[in-house]
Amino acid sequence: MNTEQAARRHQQLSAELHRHGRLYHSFDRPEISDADYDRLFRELLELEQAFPQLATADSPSQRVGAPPLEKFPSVRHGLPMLSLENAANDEEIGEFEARIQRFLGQSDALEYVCEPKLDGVAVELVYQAGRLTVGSTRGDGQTGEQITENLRTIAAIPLLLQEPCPELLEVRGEVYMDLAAFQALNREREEEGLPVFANPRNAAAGSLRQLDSTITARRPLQFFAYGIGRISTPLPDSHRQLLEQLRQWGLRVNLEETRLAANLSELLANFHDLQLRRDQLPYEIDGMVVKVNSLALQSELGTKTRTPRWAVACKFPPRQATTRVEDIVLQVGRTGAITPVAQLRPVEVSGVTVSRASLHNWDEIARLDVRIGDTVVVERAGDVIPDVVRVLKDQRSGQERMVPLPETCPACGGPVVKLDGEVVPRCQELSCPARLRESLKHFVARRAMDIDGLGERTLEVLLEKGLIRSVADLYSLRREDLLACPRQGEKSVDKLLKAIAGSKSRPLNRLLFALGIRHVGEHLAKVLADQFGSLEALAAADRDALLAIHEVGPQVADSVLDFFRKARNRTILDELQQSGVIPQSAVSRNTGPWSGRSFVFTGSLERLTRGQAQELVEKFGGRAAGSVSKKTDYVIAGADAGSKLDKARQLNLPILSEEDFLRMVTEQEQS
Ligand code: 5U1
Repeated sequence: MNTEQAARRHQQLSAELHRHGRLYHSFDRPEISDADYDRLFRELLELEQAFPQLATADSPSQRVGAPPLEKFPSVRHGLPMLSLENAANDEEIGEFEARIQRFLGQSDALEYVCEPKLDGVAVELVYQAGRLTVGSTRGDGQTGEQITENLRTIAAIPLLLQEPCPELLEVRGEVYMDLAAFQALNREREEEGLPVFANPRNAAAGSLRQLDSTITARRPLQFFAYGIGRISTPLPDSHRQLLEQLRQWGLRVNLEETRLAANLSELLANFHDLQLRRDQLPYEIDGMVVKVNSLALQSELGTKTRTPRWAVACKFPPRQATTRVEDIVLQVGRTGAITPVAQLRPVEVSGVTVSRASLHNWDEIARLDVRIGDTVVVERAGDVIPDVVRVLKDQRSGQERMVPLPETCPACGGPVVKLDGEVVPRCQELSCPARLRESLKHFVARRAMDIDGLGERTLEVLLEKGLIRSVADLYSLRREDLLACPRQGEKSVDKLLKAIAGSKSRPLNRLLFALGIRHVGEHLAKVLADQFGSLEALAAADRDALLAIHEVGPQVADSVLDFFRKARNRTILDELQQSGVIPQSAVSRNTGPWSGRSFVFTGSLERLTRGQAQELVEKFGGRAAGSVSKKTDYVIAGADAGSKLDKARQLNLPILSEEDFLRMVTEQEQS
């Protein structure tokens, strides 16, 4: 390929990847499967490796981060980034409306837009001629820190806007972390012995303030746009229309949770409703932002020094309660990390009874100065397991007991080491029963080998009886071993044995994740599986081969090498193979029974997630596509299927129910 051809192909690929990125992140309407996206992305990377001049700042490949900075430069906002006045209850919200009406000299009802108030970090994105040129934090409102490279790594932030777009557009919005991603990140950090983030807001802020943007790139950050600064084209009439316009340009906007209110009573109803639904949202919110919908009225109302007169933050009360720490127990994780957990006298925190609070590590214990017997304030941040936010020291009796750093493992009595730079001590004993139990729980988990029916209690009994000494032993369990476990009858044992057998052909990425190699989470497991295709190839890879992979840094490379060097791990891998654990790899695409067939899923499926459905298709060599075309072989329609189903009917394609599809899977599994 010559330079000109490469540039042309690069342009095509970039445009495709930008478009599919927008469809996925901003419109929640993907047209191609993750695997197809990955293929396009890999082709782009290969092209850029051969022609490095093509890797320009707005290439989709540039989301991986840039070389580290010394410090962030500052940047002045074109227009000040305002903050919001707060209203704590219905009365204060009523006062907000009364103030507006007084200012406007009218008593007519006003229309409002109500948006969830995300607990994240406010940022500004400057687009010039449709290109993201500068991104910054709010800072003091006038001047922020320029964090362009970090913001570029967030997939939900478009690098290019959808045309036609203004010559200049300054977008304001919130960078945040979904609760599930935040909890997974903290779990990982806890295992790594790194300090955990106190809440999703701190996690988002900490991730954005990295001088090395490759670190930001690995953090699961999200973004919603909610307003603008300067813009070079005329404005629509209302804020709601502006939000819709931002979405048209490809920005991610939380329109699904945005409500209009025709008057104050509707506004209050929205506020109470959002508060009730707060725990069901996938992200943490601390209130509802209310804005006058008419942009003409917003402009008439104007701003005070730092806050607009036309908007207010209606804040929710914190989800806190006071209780007693009855004990502090030590948990041992699969990597040996020992973490302290407070056992609480059960207390209700906004509708949920809590009896445990995570203390994370001894730095946190020292910071809070928390002791057994203390009265503490606990707070729930969208999670059932709350955090201790402070100790009520004036309630101490003098009987409270401190919890020292352990010198030996609380589970096996083995040696414990606390390495420099780590905040948790670690049990060094590879055969520690607690580590083994946690490794097994991880191995069988849904996102790993997905062995349904092997609950904690059963695992515990199998461990106690010495029937399992490593994950490989799961595959030599006999019927009678399982029948002897409590609450296991003929039927459940049959099901469990089937689940164990079924897990033998999980895709390679799942097996890699299940093995619990340090620093190899779900995403990196997929990267490694895609790159190497087999366990043998990965085990044989040297440091250079690993480091040559985009997204693999020295820490991951060393951890993978270390894993395969350990004799115990090699034995386990051999045993797994002898038991028939042969992961599915990309090879099956050319050889599987569904090779060459394409499947499209539409509507909501009841029994499978989209990811599971796609995995099943790929397991037998098929392809899960995002859109229906003449080339589609099967359309699987769930409830409320829309335009894809219509198109499938027009094209006379075979349309299956989820049940039909599962039947096809079973037939393949049994053939
Ligand atoms: N959803 C949303 N959050 N938020 C925060 N909208 C919104 N608007 C803000 C802020 C600080 O400020 C403008 C009203 C100026």
